[in-house]
Amino acid sequence: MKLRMLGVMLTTATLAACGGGGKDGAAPAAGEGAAPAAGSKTVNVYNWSDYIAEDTNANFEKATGVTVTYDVFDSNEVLEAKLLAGSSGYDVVVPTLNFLGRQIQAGVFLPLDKAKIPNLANLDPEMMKRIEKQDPGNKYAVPYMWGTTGIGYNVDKIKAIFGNTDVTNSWDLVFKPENLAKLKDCGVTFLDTPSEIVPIALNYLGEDPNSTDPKVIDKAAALLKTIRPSISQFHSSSYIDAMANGDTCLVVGWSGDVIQARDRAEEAGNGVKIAYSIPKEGAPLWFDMLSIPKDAKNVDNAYAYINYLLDPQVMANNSNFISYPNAIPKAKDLMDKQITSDPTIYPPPEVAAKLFTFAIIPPEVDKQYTRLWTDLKTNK
Ligand code: N2P
Repeated sequence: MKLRMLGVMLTTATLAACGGGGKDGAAPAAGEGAAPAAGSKTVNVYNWSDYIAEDTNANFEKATGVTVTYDVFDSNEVLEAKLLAGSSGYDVVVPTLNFLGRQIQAGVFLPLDKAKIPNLANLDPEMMKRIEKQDPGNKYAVPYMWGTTGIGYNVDKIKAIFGNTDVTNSWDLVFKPENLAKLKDCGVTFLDTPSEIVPIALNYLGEDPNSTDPKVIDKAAALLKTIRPSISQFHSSSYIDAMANGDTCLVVGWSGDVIQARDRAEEAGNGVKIAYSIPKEGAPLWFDMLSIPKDAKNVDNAYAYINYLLDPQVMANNSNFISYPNAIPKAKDLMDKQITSDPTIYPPPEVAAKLFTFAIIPPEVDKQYTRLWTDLKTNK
């Protein structure tokens, strides 16, 4: 319990380098999960914050003799800026699929030598087919985790204000100004990214979430302005602790992060109850993808690291720890049943049918997103 809280607090508090540690779960022997790499003895990994079990990197180091330098981020935009600038210094990065798709087009990645990733065989072929739409031939990346973007909420605060928690089943809770205003005083946090919030707003308006029509996108901007007075914060990682501490009572955030907030509150025994909802109008479904920048210096170690993460037991340990689903069926079998049977983590078919994915957005749309986002954040 302490391990989980400490590790996650470290990563969110600093968004800085953080090695492995801890002793949850079992490390596979070197022969099963990872091949010891010859030559250089380091791998530089840049992953999302709160996105790995505490002992994974240490176990990889033990199995291979390769030292992991591990930095974290909480924004695709930040990762993309580094990748497009080049010489990021990273050997393994984890963009979300739609961002990866346009980074592929920009020539950022090394095509994967699949012979160096034998654990590729563990990946779900159905999911790989889906992913192939934005990474043709599955040439440049493999899925790490996937998830949804929905509503995280403080159960007792919502009940006190609305009588029960039924309101969390609809995006009306977020997008009707009179609803969100009721939550203003107890704290409302939105992910700090137009790339997810704009499509969610468009979907709510009955528009194509991936519309590239400037006039349609303006409708999302206008809707967001109507609720802006009630948004206390835009942040993509600190909300885990803020929810767990009772400092924020509603977030538009990522599924596993909200579940982590729930678990941290439970572990702290502070009486704060957190839950996650995928609203009935539908929500984003996304995939975060392991890939190797083409200027990576430690390519063999990058392959060894990616291959290690695709080991079913390693993957199961990570998913158990961070409450995100993965794309390895054998790992699902090894996971805690409490997680695999939670419909907010693994959405059942009727909910999954309503989820939508993000398209690769063209540069002019990207500019419009950035402009409207700056305007939204600076003008309350
Ligand atoms: C982990 C968030 C990862 C999900 N904190 C974003 N794709």
